[in-house]
Amino acid sequence: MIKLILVGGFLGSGKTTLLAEAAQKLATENRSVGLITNDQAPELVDTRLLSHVGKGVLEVAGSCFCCNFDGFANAVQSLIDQGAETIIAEPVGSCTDLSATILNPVKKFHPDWNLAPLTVLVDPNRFFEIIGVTPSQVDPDALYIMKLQMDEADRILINKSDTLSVTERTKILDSLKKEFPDKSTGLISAKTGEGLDAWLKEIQTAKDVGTKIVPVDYDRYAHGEAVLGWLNATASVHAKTSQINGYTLLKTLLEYFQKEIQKSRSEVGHVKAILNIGGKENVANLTSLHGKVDVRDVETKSDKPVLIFNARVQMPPELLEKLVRNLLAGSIAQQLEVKIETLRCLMPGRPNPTHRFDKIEN
Ligand SMILES: Nc1nc2c(ncn2[C@@H]2O[C@H](COP(=O)(O)OP(=O)(O)O)[C@@H](O)[C@H]2O)c(=O)[nH]1
Ligand SMILES: [Mg+2]
Repeated sequence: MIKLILVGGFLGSGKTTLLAEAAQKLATENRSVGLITNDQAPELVDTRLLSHVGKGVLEVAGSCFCCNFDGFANAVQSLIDQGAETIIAEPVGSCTDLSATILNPVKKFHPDWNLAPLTVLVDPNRFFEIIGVTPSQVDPDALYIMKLQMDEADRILINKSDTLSVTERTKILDSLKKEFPDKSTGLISAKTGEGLDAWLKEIQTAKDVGTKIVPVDYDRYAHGEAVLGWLNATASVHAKTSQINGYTLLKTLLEYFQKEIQKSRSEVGHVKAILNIGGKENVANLTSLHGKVDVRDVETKSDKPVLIFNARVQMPPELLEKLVRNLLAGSIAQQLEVKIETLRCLMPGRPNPTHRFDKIEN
């Protein structure tokens, strides 16, 4: 029977990294894995990153899974038809109410899909802001979404455990127990694999799936999403010098963008970019206003130079678009000719789920 695993959690919490690691792990056990990404608009860095994994990746774009249940269900069915035995899906990071709108409807309409418990990842740097212990620059309604994600989860995992000291681990685990006494909680590192095997093993047989449906104030939820400007762009690029170094260029680009966001006194949701140049491909991530830009090499079969830029930033979309257009026309232009092919910038619309169950299905 198919096992369908949903990994939720806010922007930048590590969902895509976990999907990739989990898929690779399952592949070593000869399981055939399919992945599903989800976004408000197409042209996703995540989809490209995951494209070489297992049976490949399908993208449900244009709205969250909840508001396009049939799109989600069709993607699952297509992967099953292609032979996937396990499917791991990553909902849009700003999406919540998944137990009521996805898990319980799946239990009713697709009882043969064999759902795993809803796992929600949390970035340790955001955790104490979400539970109200430390002050935050994040909009209170966006924090409300993050808290709802944890409230409705069957499993809460604080990701990026590799970044925590022993004292920090103890402090977070104690707070988790206090704040969510009835839940299964723990630490994981999608990067180093700490806790990955135990989590995968446990959710394969667990039966507590979609066990929590929480009341959701859709006005606050809609506002929490609407404070984020959402931009996806794809550009063709051409090196102006033979000495070009994609890694350094991407790092410089995102660091410069981070400074611009700091100047505008906004907050970062997640900024993610892929650059393919000189036969190499790199991905860069920025998940907080003052955090480090994380850049790494990625495997690629493509030698077509391209830049894909995804930004979710707490600012009006018009301002975000202006910043990104200036960025791409700015200092990197000395080394790289950038021609924007597609650019979509939007404010997420009000969530309007296809189904919303208010009772738990057996
Ligand atoms: N140190 C560390 N970084 C991580 C871990 N998981 C994800 N990241 C980083 O967090 C950033 C966001 O990760 P991503 O998987 O794209 O998050 P998503 O938005 O939830 O899909 C990237 O820079 C990742 O490399 C982890 O376990 N440890
Ligand atoms: Mg992702």
